[in-house]
Amino acid sequence: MSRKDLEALQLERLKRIARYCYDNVKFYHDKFDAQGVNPDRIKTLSDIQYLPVTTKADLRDNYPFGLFAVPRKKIVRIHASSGTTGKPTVVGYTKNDLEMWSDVMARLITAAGVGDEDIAQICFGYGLFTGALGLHYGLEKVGATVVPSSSGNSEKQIMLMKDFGTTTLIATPTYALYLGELAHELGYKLEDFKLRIGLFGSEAASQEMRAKIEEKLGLFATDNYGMSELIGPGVSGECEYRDGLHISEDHFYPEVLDPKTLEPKKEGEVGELVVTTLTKEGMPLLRYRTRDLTRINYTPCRCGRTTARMDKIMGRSDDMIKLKGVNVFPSQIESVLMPMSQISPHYMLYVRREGYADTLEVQVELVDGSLLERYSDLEKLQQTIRAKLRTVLGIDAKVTLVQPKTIERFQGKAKRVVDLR
Ligand code: DLL
Repeated sequence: MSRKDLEALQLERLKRIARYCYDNVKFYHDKFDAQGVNPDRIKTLSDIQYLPVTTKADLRDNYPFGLFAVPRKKIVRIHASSGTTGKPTVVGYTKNDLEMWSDVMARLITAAGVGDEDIAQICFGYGLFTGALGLHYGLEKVGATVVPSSSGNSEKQIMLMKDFGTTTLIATPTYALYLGELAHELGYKLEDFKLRIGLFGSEAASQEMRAKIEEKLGLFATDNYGMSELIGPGVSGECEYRDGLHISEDHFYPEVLDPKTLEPKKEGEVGELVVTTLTKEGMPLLRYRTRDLTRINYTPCRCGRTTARMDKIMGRSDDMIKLKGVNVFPSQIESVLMPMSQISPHYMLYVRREGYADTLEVQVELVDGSLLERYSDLEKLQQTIRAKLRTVLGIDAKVTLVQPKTIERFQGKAKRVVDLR
C-alpha cells in the first residue's frame, strides 16, 4: 500500500477506535470527558495528540477486566504478563482479535522467509505468556508444521530438533543461545540439524549476541517485537533484509514521543514508542506507553514492503540504569562483552549504592576456568574489559570474572539487571 493510502486507512480506523473506546470503555469515557476531548475531534492523524495516553498503571487499576470493551461473553481468550511486582496485566481477545493476531503474525513469519515447507519448533512457554500461542497460530496460518514443544526440558528439545528435522526455531535469544551451547556440549554437530531460520524476540539482543546465536545454531535469526497489552508478538518484525522491524501499521499506529514531555520526536529521533491499537475489539488501547525506546524510518524497504520500520529496541525507559547521572543500557554492555572470545555470552549486572556513589558490577563467565588460577592473565583480561566498557559507557565498572557455567541460564526472558539500590 502506498503511504498515502495507508494513512487514509489509518485515519479512518483511528476515528472509529476513538469513538469506540469512548462509547464502550468507562475508563476512556471518563478520561475524554475529564480532558474535555470529543472523540469526533480527530480530523487528521496528528490529532491523535489530543487523545489521552494509557499506561501500565491504568491496566493495573482496572484489573482484571475493567478495560474490556465488549461483554465478557465475547471474550474468547485471556492472556496476561507477569511483570515484576503486584498483579499481572490482563488482556482479552475476541474471535476477530485472534483472527487479526494470526494475520499479522503470518505476515511477519512470511517476511522472515518461513512458509509451508518449514517445521517450526516453538520453544516459548505456552501459557498466559503471548509468545507461544501468537507464533503458533501465525505459523499454522502459513502452513508450517508446528511443534509446540514449549520451553524447558532442553535435552529433549535438541533431540526433537534433530529427529524431526526442525527448520525454524522460535525462542527468546537467551534460550536459543543456551540450546546452541547445550547441543554442542552434548556432542551434536551443526550437520545434525536442518535449522534454517530463527524467529526470536520478546527481549533485547544485541547484533553481537545475534551473531553468536547464528554461529552456534547455523541459522538466520530475525527479531520480532510485541507486547501482551497490544496483542503479543506481531506488532513488528524483521524481513529477510533485517533493516529494521516492519510495523503492522494498519493495526498498530506508532508514535515516538519524548518520555518526559510526551512531545512527538522528530522523524528518525529516538524516543518512547507509543502505540494505538486501530482494530482491536476486546481490549483496544489508545496511545499505550510501551516504555520501549526506538526510532522509526518511514522509507520503503528493499523488500518492497512500505510499512514503517522501527529500530531494534535500544532499551526500556525503565530498565535504563542511571549511574552517576549517565544513562546506561544493558544492550551497550552486551555489545562490548559478546565479541570477546575468552568470555562466555552469559553475564549479570549488579547496581549498588556505596556511600553516595552508585556502582556497577559486571559479572561475566570465563570460557576457560583455568584462567582463574593465572592471576596476571586474569587481571589483564579484567582490565581490557573495563577499558572497553569505559570507552562505550563513559563510566567505570567493576568487572568480575567467574567460573564457567555459574551464571543462571534463562529459559524465557533473561533478567540480567539486579538493582540493589
Ligand atoms: O514479549 C511479546 C512477544 C513474544 C514478542 C514473543 C516477541 C516474541 P510481553 O511479555 O508483554 O510480550 O513483554 C513485552 O518485552 O515491552 C519489550 O520491553 C520486550 N520485548 C518484546 N520483544 C522485544 C524485542 C512479549 N524484539 C516487552 N526486542 C516489551 C527487545 C522486546 N525487547
